[in-house]
Amino acid sequence: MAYKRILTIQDISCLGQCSLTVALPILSACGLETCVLPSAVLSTHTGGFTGYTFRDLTDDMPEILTHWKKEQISFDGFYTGYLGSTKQIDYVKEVMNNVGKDTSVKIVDPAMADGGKLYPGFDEVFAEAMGSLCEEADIILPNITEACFITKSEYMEKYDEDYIEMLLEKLTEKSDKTVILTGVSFDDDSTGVMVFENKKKQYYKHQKITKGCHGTGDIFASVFAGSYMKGKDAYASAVIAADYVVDCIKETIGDESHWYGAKFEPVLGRLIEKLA
Ligand code: PXL
Repeated sequence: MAYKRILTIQDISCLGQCSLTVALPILSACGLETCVLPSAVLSTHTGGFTGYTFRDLTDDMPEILTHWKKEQISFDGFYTGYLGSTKQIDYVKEVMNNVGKDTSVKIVDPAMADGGKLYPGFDEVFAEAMGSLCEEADIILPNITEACFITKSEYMEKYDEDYIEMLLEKLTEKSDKTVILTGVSFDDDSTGVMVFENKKKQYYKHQKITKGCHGTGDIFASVFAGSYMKGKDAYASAVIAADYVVDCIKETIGDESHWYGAKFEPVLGRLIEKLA
């Protein structure tokens, strides 16, 4: 298997077990050369902390790209997560179009919303820009809330397969792409991932442990990206990622003091074994 180089573009939340502090160790553990383009530095993530700092790194992006182009650097894959502004989304498109190869895979996690709401600091304009980044991707990994913002659909807490089908069709209306829709739950005890590829749906149902744990979307996307870049197909990668998230949540539940993230480190060994 060729040694592959992936570029992940998202923020550094110094504390909070999300974005780059999750993506970097997980992608490295998957056996990929992992390069980073930090979009911003925050003291913590924005989900539950107050008074966090936010240093926007947008202006560094074009300079970094210019240097990489001069050095003729290229990446086998791109994986984007939380981005700080619409201007940043434009730069991300430029990066993908300038330091990729014909075969480079573009994986976009439109990390911007959950539970029917956008994360703090985001608005409809940002959601629309994120939707346009999704149009340039080969694979997108939205949750249901993000899928609704991207497609301008009504968010529903309870739904059936027709509703999910409608979201998948709308997400692939303008450009053909693989959709990994997360948090798809048809009953109270289980949740799952719907993989939509070449108009074919495959559902992976798994245990629902709690209502949710912060940062699990980033863990899922990082494992998915790592596994896919290592040569597993989209469905197999989604299964590995979903099982890993369940392992992480099991490590974390019961520790009230650890409300801000999932303990993914103790189970990294299992992931490495799976992908070895
Ligand atoms: O987990 C997604 C995420 C990433 N980065 C920052 C966040 C969040 C979600 O709240 O606030 C800064």
